[in-house]
Amino acid sequence: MDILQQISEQIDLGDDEKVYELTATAIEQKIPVKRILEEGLLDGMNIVGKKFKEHDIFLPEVLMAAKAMNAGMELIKPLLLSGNIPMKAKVVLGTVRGDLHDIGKNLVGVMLKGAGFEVIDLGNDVSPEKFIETAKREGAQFIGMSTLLTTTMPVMKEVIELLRIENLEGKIKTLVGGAAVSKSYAEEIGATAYCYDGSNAVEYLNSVI
Ligand code: B12
Repeated sequence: MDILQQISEQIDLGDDEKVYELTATAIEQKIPVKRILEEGLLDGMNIVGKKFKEHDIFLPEVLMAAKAMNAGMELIKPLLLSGNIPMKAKVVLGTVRGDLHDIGKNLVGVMLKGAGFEVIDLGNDVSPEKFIETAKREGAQFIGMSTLLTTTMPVMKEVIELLRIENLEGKIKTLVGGAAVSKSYAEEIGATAYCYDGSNAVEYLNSVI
């Protein structure tokens, strides 16, 4: 079995030590980091996502898979970030209040940093007030919000409404993403942009700054 398939399989099995070892070997073998990420780590998480949806596995297995994914991410993060690119713009990033999913948000953060953006990562379960206070204090041009739960999608709308109330609409642009969100939802709530993944977010930000 090819090493990237093995990484994917070990994510599915939730073995963080094996994922770490295999990712290290793949790096040593000079497999491009984008392939390790997409065909190994993300492929594994996709399989886990499907199994969870079909009730073939339950939360403990998903947590173990998430831990295994993070073990691999620790190794590839510095490679995605390498290269001394001057900072292009500031982005305040976080997963919205009530949502603890942070793997995708972290990945977007890594991709943005790697592309030369300054990222202020507020973590998960972030209140609308915290997004806005931080963006104002830091002079950020963008707020990036993530959510994977349909129940927490309205929090994104709260952030956009608060920006309007504070007359900051347009001055601080909003970027939304995460499995629960779609382009049409982003339009409905008045977000500046929807991006389906980190590379797409980089492309979008590069096109507007
Ligand atoms: C891992 C996982 C968990 C882990 C999270 C661990 C962690 N540290 O993040 C744990 C076990 C904790 C968990 C808990 C729960 N989960 Co969960 N989880 C998942 C799972 C299997 C994978 C998510 C993931 O990490 N994917 C991999 C990453 C890389 O993808 P991503 O997050 O989508 O991010 C990409 C893009 O969306 C985008 N993106 C993401 N954020 C942003 C932000 C910006 C600004 C931009 C531009 C782009 C962007 O770029 C990323 C990179 O490509 C999904 C299934 C799925 N198919 O998504 C369910 C899923 C999201 N979970 C679900 C549920 C229901 C729950 C729980 C409510 C379960 C429960 N009964 O307790 C709890 C909620 C806890 C809470 N309050 O948040 C549901 C949500 C259903 C819904 N429609 O609301 C899903 C869809 C599973 C399902 N099909 O039922 N979960």
